[in-house]
Amino acid sequence: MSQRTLVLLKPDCLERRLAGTILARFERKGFRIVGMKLMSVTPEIAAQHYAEHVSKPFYPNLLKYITSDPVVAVCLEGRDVVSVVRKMVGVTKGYLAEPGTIRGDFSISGQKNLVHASDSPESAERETAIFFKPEELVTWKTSDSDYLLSESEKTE
Ligand code: FUP
Repeated sequence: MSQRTLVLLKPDCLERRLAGTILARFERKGFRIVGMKLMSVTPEIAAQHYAEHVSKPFYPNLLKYITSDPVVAVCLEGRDVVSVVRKMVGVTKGYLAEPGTIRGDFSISGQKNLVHASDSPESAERETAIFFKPEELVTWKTSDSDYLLSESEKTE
């Protein structure tokens, strides 16, 4: 089923010049970029995005990190994109993430883990609305869709 998800290439990803490398993995898998912007995360945006973590002891540190440098917010679209992107990203702590995942290949930190990816379709909708206005998301199809999916899969 075609869905959208929100990915953030977080400050450590930009600081380490890994934005292109990581975005390329999602493109190669077959996902379409339907929204993308470089931006600073304000404390207000951070509190909305990390609403479930605001009262946790690690939040002040997380806030400092996510507001420290720009992020690239990306909205990706494609078949089962929410769960597939989560698998590609790997578990939260880089030192526990499986090799082959983004965090497993590029991060050894529990916090500086390079990427955020929505954990459910509901989160994806909520988080996408924090980073993008509806008119900033572009509806389009790539011309390689005949090679990415079978005829019957295209209508699923
Ligand atoms: P994830 O969905 O894998 O990005 O992880 P969480 O939503 O559980 O956590 C969001 C971010 O908070 C993580 F990317 C890293 C950070 N975090 C900490 O800094 N310390 C913790 O103890 C847990 C999470």
